Amino acid sequence: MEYKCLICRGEVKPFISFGRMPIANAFLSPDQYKNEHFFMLETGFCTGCSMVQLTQLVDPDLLFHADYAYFSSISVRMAEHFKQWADAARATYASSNDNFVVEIGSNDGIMLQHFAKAGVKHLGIEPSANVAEAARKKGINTRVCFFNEKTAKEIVVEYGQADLVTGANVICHIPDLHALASGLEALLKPKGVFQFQEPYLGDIVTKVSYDQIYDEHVYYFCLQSLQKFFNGHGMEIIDLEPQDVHGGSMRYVVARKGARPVQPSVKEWWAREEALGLSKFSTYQQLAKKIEASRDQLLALLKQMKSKGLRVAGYGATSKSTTVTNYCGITPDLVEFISDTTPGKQGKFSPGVHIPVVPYEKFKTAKPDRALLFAWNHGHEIVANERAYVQGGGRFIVYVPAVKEVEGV
Ligand code: DWN
Ligand code: SAH
Ligand code: ZN
Repeated sequence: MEYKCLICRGEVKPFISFGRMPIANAFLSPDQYKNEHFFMLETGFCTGCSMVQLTQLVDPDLLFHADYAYFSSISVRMAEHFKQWADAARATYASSNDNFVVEIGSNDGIMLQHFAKAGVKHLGIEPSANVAEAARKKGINTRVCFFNEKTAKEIVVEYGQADLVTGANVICHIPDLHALASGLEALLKPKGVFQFQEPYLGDIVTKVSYDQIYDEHVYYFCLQSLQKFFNGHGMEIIDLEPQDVHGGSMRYVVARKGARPVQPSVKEWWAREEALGLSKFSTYQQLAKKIEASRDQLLALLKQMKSKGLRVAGYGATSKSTTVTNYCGITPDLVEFISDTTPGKQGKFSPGVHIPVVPYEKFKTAKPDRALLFAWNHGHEIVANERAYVQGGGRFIVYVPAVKEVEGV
């Protein structure tokens, strides 16, 4: 099977296949098992523009809807992270209340609430109606739709052009990036900036964090592939800065070509990506081998736990855990339940392998011997909250960057 790049139509060479996968965030009840949607999860590298991407996509309407499972504000640390970002962005790019700020994928308003509270003219674009409703309840102006060229032009007619457009963990979710760029070209003022933050491909490669790969994440971004893309639309990345969230992210600042000075960070990160080989297919062939080894080690460890009679529970019913459980073959006989604080996930079963998702209180009372840390990206927050669990003899199992049993992260 030959795959064409979603961006440049060049050849996409697959490097890892995870096999048949369910929708990562589709937690379900037993009566829904018979209609569960599956697709082939496979990642490839474009030999034309070096963009790493999925070879097969799930219709965005099946992923983002009125019953979307992920509420951003569930993590205290992420709430603090977005407050800091909003404060800094406001000071740099939108210091006047007449400035107009748009956020793509604003979810429950975790970031935009800070602009709303400060009285800045703002708009959130969020296709998942339930999380958008949570934002509206906080007084955040939110439109329920997908961001694309058409909706961007509608926003310009209604509100005028924007000084600042932001996005977090959403740009890699948009299959038609050309429609995104055309939308930005229409929406941004001549000196306006687009600031966005996504899981960083360099971290995925170095940490072997293959669980970032699932249906919602269509692209795996780095500076080199993104710079080529934005250049094709009369824009350029003028600055970038790594962020210690979601397992390693990168924040990029994009402006119209020549509109703003390009910071030294661009040259520095370009050189780092050269050294890491992010534009070389062989890098991903090596990554695929490490992913397979990680899968084998995790499954072996869980089987060993079972043979010793130790009880294992999952910590955090993340989207990422759907890739791990289905790819490694982690079924309810190996992981009894997954504890999660999101009310909408509780009482349901995990996609594909159907492990029960239970409220956090069950984790407290059941006292499993091991907690498989599916929410490893929130590890510091979780371990700080679970001192009593570790003091009582409990241990965490982690698999990023390596499979091991630990007391803390
Ligand atoms: O890109 C995306 C990111 C931003 O969020 C989306 N495509 C979907 C989602 O990915 P995820 O589900 O992997 O995100 P998290 O933030 O790793 O999910 C954490 C999960 O763990 C939530 O369901 C909440 C839960 N949790 C918990 O039970 N106890 C989280 C914390 C911090 C806790 O202490
Ligand atoms: N920005 C938040 C939410 C990330 S989850 C955070 O970082 O925590 C991804 C969000 O993007 C979901 O709420 C989803 O509904 C939204 N989304 C997906 N495709 C989109 C698109 N084309 N335009 C705007 N939002 C989109
Ligand atoms: Zn390409």
